[in-house]
Amino acid sequence: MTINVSDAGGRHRSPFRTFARRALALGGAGLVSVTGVVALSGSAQAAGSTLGAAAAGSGRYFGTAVAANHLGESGYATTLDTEFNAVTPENEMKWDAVEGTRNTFNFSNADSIVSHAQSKNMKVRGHTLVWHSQLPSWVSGLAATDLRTAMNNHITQVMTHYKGKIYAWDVVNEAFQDGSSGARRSSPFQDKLGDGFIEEAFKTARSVDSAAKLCYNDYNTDGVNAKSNAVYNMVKDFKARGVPIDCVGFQSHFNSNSPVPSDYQANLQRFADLGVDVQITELDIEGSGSAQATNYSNVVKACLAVTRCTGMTVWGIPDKYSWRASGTPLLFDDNYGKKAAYTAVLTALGGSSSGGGTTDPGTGGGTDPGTGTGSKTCTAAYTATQTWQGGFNGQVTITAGSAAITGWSVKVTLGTGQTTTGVWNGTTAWDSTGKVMTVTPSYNGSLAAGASTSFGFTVQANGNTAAPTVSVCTAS
Ligand code: 9MR
Repeated sequence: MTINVSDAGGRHRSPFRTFARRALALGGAGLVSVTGVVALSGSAQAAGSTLGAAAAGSGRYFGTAVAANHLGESGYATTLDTEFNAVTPENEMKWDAVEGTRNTFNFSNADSIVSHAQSKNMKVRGHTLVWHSQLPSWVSGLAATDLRTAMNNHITQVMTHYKGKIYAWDVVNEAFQDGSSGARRSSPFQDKLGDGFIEEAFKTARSVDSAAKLCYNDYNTDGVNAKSNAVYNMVKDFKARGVPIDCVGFQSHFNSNSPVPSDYQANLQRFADLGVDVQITELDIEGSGSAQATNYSNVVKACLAVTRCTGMTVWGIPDKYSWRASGTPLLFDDNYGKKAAYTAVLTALGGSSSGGGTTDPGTGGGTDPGTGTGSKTCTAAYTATQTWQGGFNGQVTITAGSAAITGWSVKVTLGTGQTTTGVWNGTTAWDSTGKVMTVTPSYNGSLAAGASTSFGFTVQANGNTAAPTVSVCTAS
C-alpha cells in the first residue's frame, strides 16, 4: 500500500482521526438558502467574486486555518489575502505552542498570523484555550488546585495578549467523548477538576475579554447524535444558569466514514435556537470532483439557511497542507488552482467567478506539490516493504518538489500498541507520548528538484497491523 502525503508544516495528527466516526446518511435534502443582513468588512476584493466577498454579502465571514510557516509562500499568501476574510491559527495558539513552559509565553508565531490578518482586515478565531491535546506534560502532571490555577492563568494571559483582536475564542475544545455515552472525555481537566472545568473556563474567559465571542468547539457533533445531544444539553444548561457562552463551533471534518449528515442544518438550527451563534469551524471534505463539490455546496447552504450561522472556516488552503492531505479535502489544489469544490462553494455563497485564477478540473489526486511556486516542497509516500507475523517494515520515500531542498522532516504516528525497534536512514525525535516520531535526514537531506530518498523503520505490531500515519513532508 502506498499513501502519498504532501508538503506542509503541520504538527502530529490528532488521535481523533483514528476514532470510529459515526456514519450518517449523505444528503442535502431540505437545504434552502436565506440572506442575512449585517455588512462585513474584509480583504476580499470585487463583491461576490471571492469566497470572503460572497460570504460578506450575507453578513458572514469565510475563513481558513492558517499556518504561520507558510505565510512567506507567495501562492499561499496571495490566495489567503484574495479569497478569505477570516483566519484561525491552525496550531500556533494551542497550549503547547504558547506556554510550553509554565508561565513563559511565546506568542511569536501566533502574532505573525494575527498581525497579517489585522493588516488585511480579517477576523481572527482564537483556537484554542483549553484542550486535552497538544497539552504540555507539565500541565497534565499538576494536581487539582495547581491545575485550576494554571488553566485560569493560561486563559487570562493568552486572552489578555490578544484582547481586542479576536472575534471568537474556542474556549474549550473537544471535551466530550465519541460514541453513545454522552459522557465527558477523560482529560487532565475533566479527571481532576470535574465537569465544572468547562464553565469555569468560560467564566474566566468572559472576565478577561468581554468583547470576544466565547465558543465551545467539537467534532462528530455535526449531526444529531449522542455526542451532539450532550453538548446541546450543556449549552442549554449554561444558558439557563447564565454561564457565559456565545457560540458553538462545529468542526465538520467529513469523509466517506463520516459524511455530511442529512440533519446537519437541523442540528445547527437547534443549537442556534438555544440563543447562541453557530459556526462551521474546521471544514474539510475528503474526495474530489463533483461529489466533493456537492458536499461542500450542501454544507454552505446549511449555514446560510441558519440565520445565526455567522461564518464558515475551511481547515487549510491547498490540499498539500491539509492534515488529511492524501484525501485532497480542501478547495485549492497544490498549485492553488481552484477546484470544483471552490466553484461550488462560491456559487452556493451567491458569488460568481471573475474569471481570474486557474481552475482545477477536479479530478482528485493532487499529490504533486510546488510546481509553479518555486518554493521548497516535498512529498512523503509510505510503503510497507515487508510484513511478518508480529510486525512489518515501513519505508517512507521523500521526493523534492520543483526546487532543490537541503532538508526535510516527516512525522510518523504509530498505531495503538505499536512500537518501533529500529529506524534507518533517518534521525528520530519522539514526542512525549512515545507514539509520534519526527524523522529528519541522517545524511540524505539534500535532494535535487524531483529527486528522492527514503528512510525505513521496523514496527512491532502488538496485534495492530495498520499502517502508521505518515504526516506531511516539510522541506527546508
Ligand atoms: O490541523 C492540525 C494539525 O496540523 C495538527 O497536527 C493537529 C494536532 O492535534 O491538530 C490539527 O487541528 C485539529 C484542531 O486543532 C482541532 N480539531 C481537529 C483538528 C484536526 O486534527
